Amino acid sequence: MKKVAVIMGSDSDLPVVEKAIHMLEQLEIPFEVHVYSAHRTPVEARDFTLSARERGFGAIIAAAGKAAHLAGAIAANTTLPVIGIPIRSNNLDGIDALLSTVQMPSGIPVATVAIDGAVNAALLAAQILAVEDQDLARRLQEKRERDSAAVLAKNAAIEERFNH
Ligand code: RP5
Repeated sequence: MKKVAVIMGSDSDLPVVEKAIHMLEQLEIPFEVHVYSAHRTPVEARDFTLSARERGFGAIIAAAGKAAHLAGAIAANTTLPVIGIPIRSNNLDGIDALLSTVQMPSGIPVATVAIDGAVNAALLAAQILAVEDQDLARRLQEKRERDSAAVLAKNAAIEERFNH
């Protein structure tokens, strides 16, 4: 099975990124986690990315805050799908990272999830791998069904409380 690479620009991003890691674990997807920065360790970020396909990765998740160039810099060096997570920081509430991640020039796509949208980043990576993996597709479908059942249970409780 292909692996997912989870890259973050700083270990300060980990509280958000952990939600993606937990979702990958739940879905039984193999992964690696690294701290590489587009600005502070550009050589290491590039070297990792250039060899990612041959080392068995099928998708890369890249999380960064502020002037968040990590996902774009990674995407520039691979044709693997790259999913960007813009990380919220204090001054601009994550709008800075969102725009830096999402506004890629034509030719180098980054699939950008919501600010701090780590769970969806993991799910999107899983859906990409599931194109060629029936077992993973089944696990994703089962999760959808569990999530729907949980919402329907909440609906039943609210209806019971308010609708007479
Ligand atoms: C970005 O700068 C990182 O992804 C992080 O979100 C932000 C701040 O990094 P630290 O100063 O906390 O290391 O590159």
